[in-house]
Amino acid sequence: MPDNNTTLKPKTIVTPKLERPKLYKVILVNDDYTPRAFVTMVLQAVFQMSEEAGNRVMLTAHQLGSAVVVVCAKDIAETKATEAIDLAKSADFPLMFTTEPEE
Ligand code: TYC
Repeated sequence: MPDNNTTLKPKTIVTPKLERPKLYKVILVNDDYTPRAFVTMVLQAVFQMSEEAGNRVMLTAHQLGSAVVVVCAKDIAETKATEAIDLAKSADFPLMFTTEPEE
């Protein structure tokens, strides 16, 4: 005979909290030596920016000391930053890009 007095406890539904992977900023750093046109060209070549967008980001770094170029996954941010630095190195300019996690 079924036991009607059994208390049924609601099953706890466990929803695993998946952490969203952190996004990283690629930051363009100003210097006194790299020509403005070269900085804009690197931004166009490596980050697929239009000339206008590249120029705007270059001017922001020129005036404020640094500028965020793009926010993306860590590996992409690091690859792009390295690619951009290597382009500058091959032209003997000290142009620098850094990456850092987004807040
Ligand atoms: N400050 C450089 C100049 O006057 C141009 C420049 C802009 C260099 C932005 C780096 O991230 C940079 N020639």
